[in-house]
Amino acid sequence: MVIRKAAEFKYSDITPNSVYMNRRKFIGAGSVAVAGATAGWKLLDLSWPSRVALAGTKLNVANKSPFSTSEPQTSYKDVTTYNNYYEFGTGKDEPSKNAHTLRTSPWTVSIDGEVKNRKQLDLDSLMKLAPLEERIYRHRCVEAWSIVVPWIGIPLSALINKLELTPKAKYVAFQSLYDPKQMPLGRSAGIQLPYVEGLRLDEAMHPLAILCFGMYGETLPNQDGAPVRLVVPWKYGFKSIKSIVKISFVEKQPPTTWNIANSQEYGFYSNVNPTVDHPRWSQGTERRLGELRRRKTLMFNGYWDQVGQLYAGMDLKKNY
Ligand SMILES: Nc1nc2c(c(=O)[nH]1)N[C@H]1C(S)=C(S)[C@@H](COP(=O)(O)O)O[C@H]1N2
Ligand SMILES: [Mo]
Repeated sequence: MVIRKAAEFKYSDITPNSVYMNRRKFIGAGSVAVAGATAGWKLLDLSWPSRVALAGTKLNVANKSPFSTSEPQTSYKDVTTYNNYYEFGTGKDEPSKNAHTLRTSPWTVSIDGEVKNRKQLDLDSLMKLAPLEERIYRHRCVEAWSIVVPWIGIPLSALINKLELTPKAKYVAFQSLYDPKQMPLGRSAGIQLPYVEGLRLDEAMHPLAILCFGMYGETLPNQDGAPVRLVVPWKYGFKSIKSIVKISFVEKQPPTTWNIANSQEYGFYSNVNPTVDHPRWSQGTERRLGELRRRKTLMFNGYWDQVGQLYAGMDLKKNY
């Protein structure tokens, strides 16, 4: 086993997904660890049968976060084979089969709109804006399944604080990559692409909202939104937009993909709320992947104490 050291790490070292998945099988999900003082490194595993298995790049995580839940984590297998990523197919098992065609390097994110310093940031610069943190969060899909994932990322506020916004910036709009060559199934996704999402500026500044680059100690697999996605744990999963290429600061509430698709069923806010049912199903309970019995869904997915004040005075039934 050859281990390359921290200084040599660049995000562009990202391994193709197929090879990555092979090594996962080899090391198993159990070897995930918080790397303490060591920096990101790369494993070259020569013992994998008949070929060299390059690693998913290990990410260095400085500290345990007080924002993490101590609930049991969902298995790596479930989180990487049961996905919603319509650009790669609408079946839960399709993204894991198809997303290897996503090219995640080189990758740039454009920052534009109501900001004085519009720019293009590459992944390395984005990841260096703040120390990487592990955030073990509950993730609740609007379809009433849930998972617990050890994400790795930086507070979205770390990016926003580095920018000079104009006084008109009231919302943040996000856009995913849409390249039909890499995402041929996007044409039959049944939703308008590119996928777009948005947050109010104060929601985006909340310490729980993160720009996410990895999970389970390593860079994100393509099907989970590589190389950079949003994670907003108090909102339904569809707000956590994957494979982001553009972040815009805007004055008016921006359009969002599922609201465009069906505004009766999916609102802009989409805070997890067990007391506001989806028109076609109850939001009172959920199925946690890997568990047999359904669980009660918690107010704002269990983050009410932290984020409730963002919505003080708002009618949560109207602002669904
Ligand atoms: N670009 C894009 N982002 C997306 C989606 C998508 O289809 N396309 N699906 C959303 C939905 S509905 C959920 S529940 C989460 C799923 O994330 P996961 O597959 O990593 O669990 O991603 C969200 N982000
Ligand atoms: Mo979802």
